[in-house]
Amino acid sequence: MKITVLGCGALGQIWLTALLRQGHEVQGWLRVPQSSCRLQVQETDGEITDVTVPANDPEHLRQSDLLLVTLKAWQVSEAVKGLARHLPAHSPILLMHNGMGTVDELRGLAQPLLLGVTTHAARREGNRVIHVAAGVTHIGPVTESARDYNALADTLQCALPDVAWHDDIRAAAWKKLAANCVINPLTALYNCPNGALRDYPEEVARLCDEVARVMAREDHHTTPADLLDGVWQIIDSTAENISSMLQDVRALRHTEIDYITGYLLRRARAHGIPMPENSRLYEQIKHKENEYERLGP
Ligand code: KPL
Repeated sequence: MKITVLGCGALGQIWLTALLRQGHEVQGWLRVPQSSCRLQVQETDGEITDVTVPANDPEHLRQSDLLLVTLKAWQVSEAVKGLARHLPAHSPILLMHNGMGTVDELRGLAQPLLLGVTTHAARREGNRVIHVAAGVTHIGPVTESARDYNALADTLQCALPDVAWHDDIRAAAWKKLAANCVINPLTALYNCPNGALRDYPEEVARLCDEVARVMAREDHHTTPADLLDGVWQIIDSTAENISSMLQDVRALRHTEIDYITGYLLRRARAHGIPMPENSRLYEQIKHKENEYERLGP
């Protein structure tokens, strides 16, 4: 397949190397246009891939069978709208990011739209991307025209297992959102790895309780206890991780809070559900982010 990967950060590089290894014709697409993109990835078994792939080639984009988007949530909508004009109308666009809400911003695209949530963990260390832990990627359609694209799951499974297809991806997306609503802002505030949240059990439970209430109203029934259990499992299995939000805060970058807790609060407001704990966390992260964005680089 001919594939364009929009966003060449840690997750984008992992997918680019995996798809390349599988024989696909890949290119990266960077915000600051470059004719090539160097991939330096250390795999989970320690193996290092160091290759250069083409980038920002409009002809490659015009022939792409898939646009895989690995940008941060807040970068997605503008970038995808810009590229979609040049992508064939039948080529699917697969969004893979933390948080929710970008799909609403992309209504009306000609291409079939899919959403992916992944538990692969990666981080940058200098110029190198470390694939910290293998995980599972769940993908599924968010527009009617994407319903028949389940073969994509097989293609991606061959490149970077495990990949699971869901006719209704929203349930998996909400579960991941719940984990991100708890882990990301708390670790960013306490400046700690995910596992250290074991020291804040009451706060974790109160946040989960609020998320479960919104999920029930969104028709994703889960008990607060089940949701809490799932969140603790993620905390334990990623105990050594520095969450993506804490990485952003440490690097003074814009965070994904508006698409994580912000999305939850928007849905809660629509259902008239009060969210004191999540609102407080949201305000604290926005305050932190505004402080360093106001001061500039
Ligand atoms: O997705 C994550 C993130 O850091 O963004 C979790 C699940 C919290 C793992 O670190």
